[in-house]
Amino acid sequence: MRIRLTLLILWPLAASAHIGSPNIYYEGSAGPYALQVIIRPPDVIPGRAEISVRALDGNVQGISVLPARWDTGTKGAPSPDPAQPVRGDTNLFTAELWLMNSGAYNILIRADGAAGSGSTVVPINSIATARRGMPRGFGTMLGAWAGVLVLALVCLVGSAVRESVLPPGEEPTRKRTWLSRAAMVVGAFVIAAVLWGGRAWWNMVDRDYRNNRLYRADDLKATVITNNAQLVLKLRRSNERGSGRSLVPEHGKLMHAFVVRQPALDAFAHLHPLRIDDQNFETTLPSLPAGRYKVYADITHSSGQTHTLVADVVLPENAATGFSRADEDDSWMTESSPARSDAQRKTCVLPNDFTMQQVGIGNARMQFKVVDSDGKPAALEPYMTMQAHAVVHSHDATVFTHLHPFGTVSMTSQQLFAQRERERSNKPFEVVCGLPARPDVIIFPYEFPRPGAYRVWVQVKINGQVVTGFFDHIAS
Ligand SMILES: [Cu+2]
Repeated sequence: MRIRLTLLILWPLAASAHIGSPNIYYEGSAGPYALQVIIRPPDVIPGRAEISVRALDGNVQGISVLPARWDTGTKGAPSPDPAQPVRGDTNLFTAELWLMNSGAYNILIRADGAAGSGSTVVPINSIATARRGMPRGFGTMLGAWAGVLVLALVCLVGSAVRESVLPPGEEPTRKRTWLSRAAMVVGAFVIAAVLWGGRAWWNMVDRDYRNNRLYRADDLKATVITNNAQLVLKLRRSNERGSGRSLVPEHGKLMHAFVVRQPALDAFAHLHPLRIDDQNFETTLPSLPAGRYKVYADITHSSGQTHTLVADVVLPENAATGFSRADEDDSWMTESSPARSDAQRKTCVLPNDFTMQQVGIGNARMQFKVVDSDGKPAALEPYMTMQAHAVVHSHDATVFTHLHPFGTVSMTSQQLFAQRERERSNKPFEVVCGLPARPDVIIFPYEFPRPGAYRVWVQVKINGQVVTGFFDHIAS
């Protein structure tokens, strides 16, 4: 009797609020200290999140970390874990935390040092994104051992019936021998039935994990219609997997949709579809070249959990005679200049003689500069309350991330948590998002998740107009 063991692969699925880029990057102040936080969440739940905290101004003596669920907060949480200083680096601390449930979590980070103590909160999605398999060799070995055990058990039944009541030295009768063979057959059937039942039970557990506990974003369907000589993008999300929680705005919008032409990534729009109801959203489309596009829609649930929904859509030749901007913060660009041959594109010419430059990628940061024709830093106005917005998209469309100078987290979910903490404890609880912006450089805390070719769009506002620079980067 052979045992079939279920296979074997690590199965990475569509990841969290960002696609293919599960790590969380955050820079912000904890009281008097500037911290850079990187969280590597587990891919199965319960699982351990790895947290590393770097003190950017180097006068922190101790860091402690604490996971808090969105609904229970620090009330249901254990006591904070001290993070360990990393040997050879006086400003770096690491810790591991167990995430026990799926859903929105917040990691409270407390820094202590000569200037007193301060704390901050980094929201994360606690989601299972992988299905762990058994290595093939290990499965084969266990299967072989199980086969031996089953065989031994059948023989044991046979010998028990044949010889257990036999006085020493006597031969079993013919009848007893036949009886024992019959018992072995019956025994084999019983064992087979038990194994079959076990297999059915295991498949049930596995099915439940895949259907109910493994994270999958809601499906999104995108269609384009023509209405009053304008192209309208209609988005419909199924929320049968969603918890039915209501949506909360992120920088004042319930949905941020990024429309990116595939596979050249040469047309890009950042739109804010209007909510019709919880399932349906729509927006007018600016003039984009015809072709195949991906739509990435970022939404935030009231729990603080963020989601990126993805849809494919084909845009027709734009016969629209006019375009009235549906939302004043909508912006888009098409790449009109011919693609340059160098793979690493580091400067981008913007309207009105401004230039955007990529001035450094490394140390978990991407840095950019916007200068005018004299090389002086441009005066950047807040675009949706932010100094800048960035979108990272891999050329093979397996990675999509939308981030800001404070990092890849949702500011809304951070502030919601702080607000709930105030209500729960009746004590002041303030979290300052990010670090004070520097006028000369735009810093995004981020690392490319794997080697490959990426395009990065950076959006800023100058003289009341949103401008978008784009860069190509080969990560190794
Ligand atoms: Cu943004």
